[in-house]
Amino acid sequence: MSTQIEETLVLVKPDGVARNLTGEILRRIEAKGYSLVDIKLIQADRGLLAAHYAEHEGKPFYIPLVEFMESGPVVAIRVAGNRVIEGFRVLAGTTDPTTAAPGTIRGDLGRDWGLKVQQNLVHGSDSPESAARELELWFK
Ligand code: RTP
Ligand code: MG
Repeated sequence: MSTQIEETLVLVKPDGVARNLTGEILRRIEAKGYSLVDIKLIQADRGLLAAHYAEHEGKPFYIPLVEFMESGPVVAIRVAGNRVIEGFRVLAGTTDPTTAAPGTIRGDLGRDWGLKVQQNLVHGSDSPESAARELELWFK
């Protein structure tokens, strides 16, 4: 498969920042061979989160998700690498940390005791269109 350099938006969610896992998550991103292009600690406001999660508006988990995401600072990272959009999603593991595969960020670092499903440590853009839209929102 030919090389395809992309950029994606990774967020270390408030649970990851509060649990001091930012360094461990960055370590895994760098160990995979991806590059950090830009990074910042940010307290997201309701407007940014509403834009970021527009596709989920109206779903049952939308309000708890937005309230969780504004409960503390997040680390936003512009990450570059070969097929990094899909690759980071694999590195993160599936949405629910309880069943995410060992070896993934969510599978290794997610807690399955007292965990709310939205507390899954990281976000990664899910397509080239999402990546472009989300990078513009968080790094404009
Ligand atoms: P993300 O967008 O954060 O990378 O996660 P994802 O693609 O794996 O999951 P998505 O379907 O986009 O959902 C966004 C976030 O909403 C929370 N969620 N809660 N059933 C539920 O209660 C539920 N489903 C999703 C999670 O925080 C998920 O990451
Ligand atoms: Mg998603």
